[in-house]
Amino acid sequence: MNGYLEAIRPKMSDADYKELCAITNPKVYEFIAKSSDLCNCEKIFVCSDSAEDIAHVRQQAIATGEEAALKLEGHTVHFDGICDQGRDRQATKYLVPGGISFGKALNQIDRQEGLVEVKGLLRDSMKGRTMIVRFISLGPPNSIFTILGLQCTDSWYVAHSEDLLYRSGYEVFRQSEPNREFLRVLHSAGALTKNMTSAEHDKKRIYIDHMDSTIYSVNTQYAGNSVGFKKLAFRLAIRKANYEGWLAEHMMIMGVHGPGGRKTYFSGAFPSACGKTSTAMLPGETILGDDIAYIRDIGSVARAVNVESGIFGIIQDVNPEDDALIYKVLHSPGEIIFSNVLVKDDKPYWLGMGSELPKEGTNFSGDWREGKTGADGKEIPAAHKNARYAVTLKALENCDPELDNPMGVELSGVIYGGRDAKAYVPVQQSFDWEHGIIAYGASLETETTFATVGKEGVPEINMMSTQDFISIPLGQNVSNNLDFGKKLKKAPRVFGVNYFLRDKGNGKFLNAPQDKHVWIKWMELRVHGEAGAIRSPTGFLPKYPDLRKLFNRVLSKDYSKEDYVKQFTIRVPENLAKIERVQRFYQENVTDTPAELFEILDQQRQRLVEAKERFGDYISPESFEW
Ligand code: SPV
Ligand code: MN
Repeated sequence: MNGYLEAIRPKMSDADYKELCAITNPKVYEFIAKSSDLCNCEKIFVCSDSAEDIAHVRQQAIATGEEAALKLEGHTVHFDGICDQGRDRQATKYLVPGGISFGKALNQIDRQEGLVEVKGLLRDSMKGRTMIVRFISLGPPNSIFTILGLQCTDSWYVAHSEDLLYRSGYEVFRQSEPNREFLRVLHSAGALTKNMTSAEHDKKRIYIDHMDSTIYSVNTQYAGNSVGFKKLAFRLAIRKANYEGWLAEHMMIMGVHGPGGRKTYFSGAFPSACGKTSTAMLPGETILGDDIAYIRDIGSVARAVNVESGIFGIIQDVNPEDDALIYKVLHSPGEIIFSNVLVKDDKPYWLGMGSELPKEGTNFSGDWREGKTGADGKEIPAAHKNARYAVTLKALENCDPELDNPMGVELSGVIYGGRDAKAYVPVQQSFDWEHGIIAYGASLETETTFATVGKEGVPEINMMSTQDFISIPLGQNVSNNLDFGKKLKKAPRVFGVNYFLRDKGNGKFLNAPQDKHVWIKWMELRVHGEAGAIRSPTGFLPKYPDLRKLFNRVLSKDYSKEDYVKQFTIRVPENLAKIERVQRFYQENVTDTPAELFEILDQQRQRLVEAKERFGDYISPESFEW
């Protein structure tokens, strides 16, 4: 008899014990027993993914008060504490053994010191509570992409969210060899307020121990910090991918429908709150994933899977005009967890939903009425900007049928999108793989948003939109991306998009949110060689007649030449300044930057300087046409 199994038996029902015994991996018993011992839980609930077990998780989320039922069948709401409304960069650290550094740009702590600290915070954290054990398959089960995950948590909300967002893994664990590798996450919400939110924010810690494939998360409930298979497992997957020669990316995956009924798959990396989900969900196209992709070279072709099977999406600005599909899902019966919205008469409300909000209700601050101020004296909005919904992808009528294909889908295009008010045009195509990876991916700039705790609007480099999740030296990540494409028979085309370009004069956005649909359709045509392009110093630009046709066909809009010229003017000073910032970032923070990064940016600078000499600072796209 395994000693670990024996130790936890008294905390389990006979049925759960049997379910656990059916998994023959001793490391599973060990992780559960050590977690149980450290956190001192009263009971252990093993979720075998049966309908009965899942129903129990859902019931308990409501019974404990972590969630409350809403009016529509299957809808519930969950609130996180007022200081727990986003991922917390300060509290998230890599545990690194003495003498080793992940580089200046990554938050890290000595491994021994970190383990002592976080285990100290977890000690006895589950006293009187049940510890829930969940098994998950990241990526479709039984495929070359599959990574298995095991989470122990005392939050029924976390366990319930995992049901909506991930593929169940109990059966996969049960059928696996006893020595199968898996990722581990131990989470405790810690001490709770009477509203069942984590109370001790100063003691919030999310520590990543890559040496033991384990993540520790404590005193937080916000899903980005607590749902282990989202950004926590992602950080470990990036390391695994690094050693095994594939890519784990912060990318959506979508099927774009082109002429003659063809479907072309794109993946797209955008920092949080920069349009990733709304791009993936465009009506008429099919969504395969909205957040995390694993990409492998299979037979010299880039193939990708969605690591997840649901969406933890930002709800702000989901309205019938801009996001019709998801708006409908959010107003239909079916299982959905709303978080940090405003609730009034058991109905959820959010900012930018396209209709008036009630003047009072319950939100992340507790009882709320218009004008309520927080401890900082600032007015508390009706709902948090980072309020979200969790729903399974299969609830969407345009869920891509290849979602569970164990071979993934072939990627024809890769998109990088930042939040850049000044420099990059709305859409452009790179000259080749390397140029795209460096000039669009590694140079991706954004502003901090509400998706992380802290100040909004601070400009920063967010390399490939994975800056918050990178767990290897940054330069290594750039090299891995460069090498990946070089080995492919036909690398995906690389595009850069920027939904946030502003008018130089009045500061207004130059594009409507719907315009992204035109850019996507243009990219699809480019992949198949069916649209021309203008060679500019920063990439291939669309031609006006092609865009005019697409605006008309896709959005029934007239697209004026004047708008085109404004949007696609190459702004030389802003582009030069961007190159300067990007180079400085790598020079100052990244010791292992590949030389190719500086070379490609130098070439781009050279092209811009030459263009400036010929045409001046602000160059209409048509000047480059000859
Ligand atoms: C993001 O912020 O990129 C998200 C949500 O996808 S979180 O789970 O917080 O990472
Ligand atoms: Mn994300």
